[in-house]
Amino acid sequence: MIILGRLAGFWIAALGPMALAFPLAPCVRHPADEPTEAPRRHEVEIRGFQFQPRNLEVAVGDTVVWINRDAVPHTATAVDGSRDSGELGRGEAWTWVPAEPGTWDYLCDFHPTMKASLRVKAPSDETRGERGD
Ligand SMILES: [Cu+2]
Repeated sequence: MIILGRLAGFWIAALGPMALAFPLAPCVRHPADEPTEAPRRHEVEIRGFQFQPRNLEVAVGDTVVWINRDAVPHTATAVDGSRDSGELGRGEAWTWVPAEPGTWDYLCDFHPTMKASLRVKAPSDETRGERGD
């Protein structure tokens, strides 16, 4: 019994710090350069051959979802060709989480008169201060 007790003591001593170390590990990550605001979700409805809203401003890391509410297929295709939702049938959605700031002009590949723009702000833009870029 004394030996069993010693063994148990050994294992508690050996495993205890490990059990503590694992839950604490994620806390080591430094939050300094993370956005101050939590990421948001934005929806762009494609309805009546229009992107709604037509001009949307989001932040880096936000989720943007395009949903086709029309009976006919549409796309959300970058004018510069950098990004393309592919064909979205009725009720289908396409999600994009922008990783870089910039302005993204896009249109529908099938109906090029359907134009819209997405502006992606850097997280630091939240604090204001127009910079010439
Ligand atoms: Cu279209």
